Order: sequence, then structure tokens, then C-alpha cells
Amino acid sequence: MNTTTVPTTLSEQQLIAGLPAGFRWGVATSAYQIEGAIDVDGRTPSIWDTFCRVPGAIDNGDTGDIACEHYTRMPADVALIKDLGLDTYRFSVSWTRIQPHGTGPVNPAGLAFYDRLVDELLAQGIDPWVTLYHWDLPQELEDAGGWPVRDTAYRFADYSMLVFDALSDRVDTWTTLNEPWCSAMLGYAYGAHAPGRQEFPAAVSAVHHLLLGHGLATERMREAAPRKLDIGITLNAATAYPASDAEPDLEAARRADGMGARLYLDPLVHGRYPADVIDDLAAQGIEIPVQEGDLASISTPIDVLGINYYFSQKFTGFDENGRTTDDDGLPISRTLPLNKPRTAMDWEIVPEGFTDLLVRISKDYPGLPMVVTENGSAFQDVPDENDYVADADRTAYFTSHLAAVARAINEGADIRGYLAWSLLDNFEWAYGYDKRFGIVRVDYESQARTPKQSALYLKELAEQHRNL
Ligand code: IFM
Repeated sequence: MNTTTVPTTLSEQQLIAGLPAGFRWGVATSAYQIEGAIDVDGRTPSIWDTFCRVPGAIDNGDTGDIACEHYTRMPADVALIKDLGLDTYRFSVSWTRIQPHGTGPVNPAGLAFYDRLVDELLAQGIDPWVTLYHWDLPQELEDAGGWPVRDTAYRFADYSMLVFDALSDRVDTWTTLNEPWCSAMLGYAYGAHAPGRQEFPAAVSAVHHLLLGHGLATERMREAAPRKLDIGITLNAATAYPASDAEPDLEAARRADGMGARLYLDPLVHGRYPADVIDDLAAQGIEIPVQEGDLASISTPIDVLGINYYFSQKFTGFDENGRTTDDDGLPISRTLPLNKPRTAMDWEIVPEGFTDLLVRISKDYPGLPMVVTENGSAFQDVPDENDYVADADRTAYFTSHLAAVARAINEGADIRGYLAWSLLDNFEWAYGYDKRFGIVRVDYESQARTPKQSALYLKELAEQHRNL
């Protein structure tokens, strides 16, 4: 008997082809990772310039001193985005170009670079998306205590307004902070990022002051907005899977989700810190330094939530010996492999974790439009004699993760666009230049740019989608 097989699941390509009309296609970068020109036009050191000078802090002793020379090559880089047919470019502004001392009046020479960049993008028909803070705190503000100090939040709001006043006549979309988890935890708890401190209580204070800075800046930008603008924040988040249904595993996943996602999303959306995280911190003698009015500022409504996604993890609450607490009586939290292929960052490739994350955010924090403001992967690229990289691995990563986004949309998540990380190979923070995330190869000797297979693939997808 002949039977007709009705396909019950869509292929990744079918899912991507079904992305909604008006979906944004773009690419993202950040100032310190690409600009170079660290001491021109009045720029002074940020915490990253300082951290790069700490022996052993960065692989190979790399620094952002030169990076991709984007500061001088900007028009050609914008032309590259145009050639790739992408409609949105998300970039960050270097605070110490705008305010060399972290406070005080604007530095016109530093601002002029971003003014030119915005004009260049608009001239090429590319939508500029400004991120105000991508980790490069003025060193002078760190010397005054950094993000663990409340005053830094007010300094951030002042700086934001200098940029906003200058560019909001032409820029429609604004992100206050990129990945505050990284600024707070990698910078102040684990010491892996600038400023390299390892003080967990200070990191918790940093979380609050970053969020307060976001809130204060958002309130002021909203009030000064010359027209309807989209203002938001970008979080890095992931799905925390429990290793089993055993209570300690469920608890370990809950704690990871609490510290990684809900500690940010709950105050931003619901105007309160999650009770279970407050309890976990209190058990360690740590209090979040909330003052009256802070949570109202922090929960000022946003127009867009940026989500940066790279991988998900599985958590267990047992150590190798089956114990559930350590010598200090604190609960064990460990990651276990999901047994997936990995990128050059040693991050497991978990696109289903992306779908689960997006669907879950849309359910727990409804009514919040999301854009994927970063997603991408580093692999060991092998260029041919023309410097072309046939990066099938990165291309496959984009395919599976775009399909994951489409699945989330099909399950009801409101996701408005996808910005690949990153336009160029660049300075990957503590990993230096070895880890390449670019869709465009950079030869750091010659500074030549060569689009990789993944760039041509995204170009094709954006083009097909536009023509639907
Ligand atoms: O390169 C970083 C970026 O600066 C922030 N999000 C993660 C990327 C890859 O690690």
C-alpha cells in the first residue's frame, strides 16, 4: 500500500525562510575590540587598557592598542556591511573618547568619530544601533571605586546623555549596557575581565549599580527623546538545565538561572530582585545595596530587550564524591557536559537551549520585544591562498541558531531581528586575537578584510528574506 509521508518537522532552512517580514538582519561589534587608536583625539585609558598591561591577563600579551584599526578604516568597514546587504549595525561608544576623565564636558574630537560613523551608516542605508557601554569603564572611575560604587551609575547616566544629545537626532535604537553579568561577574568576582578584581560582594554591588545606571540613563533619554525611539538593554543569558530531577541538581540549575538571568530580568521587568537569589546571597552575608527609588528607575519600561546567546549548560548540585555542600557549608554547583560538539571557545553548541531561553523569557516576561543582539562562534579558521575562509562550521552554527530563533517565534516569542557576532575578527578580551568570531577575516599584519563563507551565507539569507 502506498502511503504519503507528511513532514511533521520543518527543516532548518524552511524555518529560517519562515522568519517574519520586517525581521532585522545585522551585525554587531564593540569599540575596544575593533577600534585601536587608543590615544588619539583625546581618548584616555579605560579599564581594558590597564588590564591588558597586567602580565598574564591576556593570552599572548595581546592588547586592543591597534585591534582592527577601525578608527581609521571606518568608512571601508561600513562599505563592507553595505556589501553584505545587512540592514542594521550595532556598535558601541568608547566612554573615554567622549569623556576622557569619566566626568565633565564632552570631548568634541572623540564624539566626532561616532558622528561620522552614524552619517556614514545612514548614507549607506544602514540602521545605526548604539550601545553606550560595552565594558570599557574609564580608568579614572575605576580608581574611584568602579561599578561597586554607587556614584558610577550617575556618571554613566551623565555620559549617556552626552552621546544621546549628539546622536539621537539620527539614531533610533539605543542599548544602555551590553551584558552587565560580564561586567559585574567576570570583572569583579572572577577577575577574568577588567578590572580583574575577585571580590564577590563587590560584584553583587556592581550588578545593582550597573542596573541603576541603566535605569537612570533610560529615564533621562526617554524624557529627552526627540521622537519615538527604541531604548533597551542587552543581556547575555542561557538555559540552565538540571542534570537530573534530584533536588540538589534542580537547586543548582535554579541558582545558575537566578544569578545568570533572573537577577537582571526581574528588576528590569518586575521592579524587584528575585526572592530566592536574595536569600542565597543573604546566606553568604551579602546584601544588594538597594536604595529607595532604585527599583522604580531600573524598571523604567524598555522598548527592546537585546539577547546575546552563545551556549547553554547542564548543572549538578553534587560534587564528584556525591556531596552536596562544600567545606564552608555552601551548596555545590558544577557544570556537566551536555556531550555536544564544541566551538574553539570550548563552548558546547546548544541551539535548543536558545529556543528554550527565548520561549521562556517571552512567557515569564511577556510583552517585551526581543532582538538577538549577538550570536556567533569562534572556530579555528583555515584561510586559503586568497585569505578566504570556507567556514562551514560557523555557517552551520548560524543555520542552527537562526532556526532556533524561528522555532521560538513559532512558539510565540516576539523576536524582531538577529545581529551576528561579529562583523570582524577582533580582540576577544582575555583570549586576545586567537579566537576569531568574525564573519569577515582580518589579517592582522595587513589589516586586509576578507568575507568568509558565513558572511556570504548571511548576505544570501538577508537578501532572500527581503525579497519574500
Ligand atoms: O566578544 C564578546 C562580546 O564582546 C560580548 N559577547 C560575547 C562575545 C564573544 O565572547
